[in-house]
Amino acid sequence: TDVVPTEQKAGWSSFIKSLASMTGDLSSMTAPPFILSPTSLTEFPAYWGERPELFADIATGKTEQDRMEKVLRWFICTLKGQYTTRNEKMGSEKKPLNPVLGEEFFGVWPDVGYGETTLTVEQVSHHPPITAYFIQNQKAGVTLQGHSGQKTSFSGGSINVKQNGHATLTASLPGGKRETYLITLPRLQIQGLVWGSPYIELADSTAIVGDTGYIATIDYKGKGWVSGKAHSYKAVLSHGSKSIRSYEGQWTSIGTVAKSNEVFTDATVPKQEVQVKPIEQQGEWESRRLWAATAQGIRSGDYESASRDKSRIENEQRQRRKDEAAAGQPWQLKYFEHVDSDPVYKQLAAQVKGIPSEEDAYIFRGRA
Ligand code: 0T9
Repeated sequence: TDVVPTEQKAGWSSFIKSLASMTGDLSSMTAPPFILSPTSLTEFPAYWGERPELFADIATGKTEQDRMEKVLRWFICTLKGQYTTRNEKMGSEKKPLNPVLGEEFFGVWPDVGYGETTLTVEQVSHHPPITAYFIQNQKAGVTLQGHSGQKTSFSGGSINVKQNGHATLTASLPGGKRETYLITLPRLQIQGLVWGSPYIELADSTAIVGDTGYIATIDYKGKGWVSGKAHSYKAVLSHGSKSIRSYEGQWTSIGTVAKSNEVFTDATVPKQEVQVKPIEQQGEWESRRLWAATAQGIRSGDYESASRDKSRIENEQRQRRKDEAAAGQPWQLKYFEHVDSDPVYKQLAAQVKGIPSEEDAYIFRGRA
């Protein structure tokens, strides 16, 4: 049923119409107030860390196969957070704040027995939006590095989002050995737009490729597949040409080892939200401080002040870019270094059908 506020109905239907003629980057489109979220996209990489116990557990696997299964389990268990949190918190998917170049987001999951997990996020491009992130549990010996961009198109009433970017995970093992895994990202469809209550369904397939030779391919389907249930997945674990086991279920609830009742993924376990410094202690580029007034306006329904503050930020950015151009000094990334070809991607992507053989990446340089 239609949830668009009466006074925004006209605005919503013209927004939907304009989507049809828009391709590429939706982030800078002006959307009706009811669909705006007070959260910037720089916060989204935190979803990867919200099951810190599963992340830390990866390097404890006794065998290469164990560890691949642990990577797969952690990955699938983060999907619910990544793709349904806005619906759970705000009733529907919402349009996130479009980060500015250089925007930062730092967070931590405190040590509750398996080591502390830290998060560093930097907005490395404004147009198109690209967010780079690094997550680390030093004690457990697990890191995740990645970047995220999107290419959007509109068809059949829904928004199609191809995610650009990939992530690489490393696990340090006793004895100084290290394993690396390449993680590709799912295509998503934003459905339910006409009613004003968008939600995400995942589509197609992604892969996790280990430098151990183990590969997991994950297929995603919505309603009307095997089980006929929304948010379904099926994953196949293989090594070389040998397929080993498969798993199936819903990434929003339970997945089992195929043809058994053995639970493989349980996404109903409460997630642990990242902890962030109070705004007063944040730096001026940190997301929640930067957007504080805009977010406050959106939360309180004072859209005029939200939009005023958003324009202020955008104007400041335009001026900054002009000044930089005039001085011949382009903006410098702080925590990441851009490389045209990610060596890890190049090494491992060859084993996945239908993806480019090379991709760029943002390599974490450390945080003083
Ligand atoms: C990486 C995630 C990503 C970011 C978001 C498509 C989207 C921006 C990118 C892919 C995270 O790991 C996972 C989850 C949600 C994705 C967002 C959902 C969304 O709608 C936005 C786009 C840009 C819009 O805001 C479209 C317009 C809006 C009115 C629809 C609700």
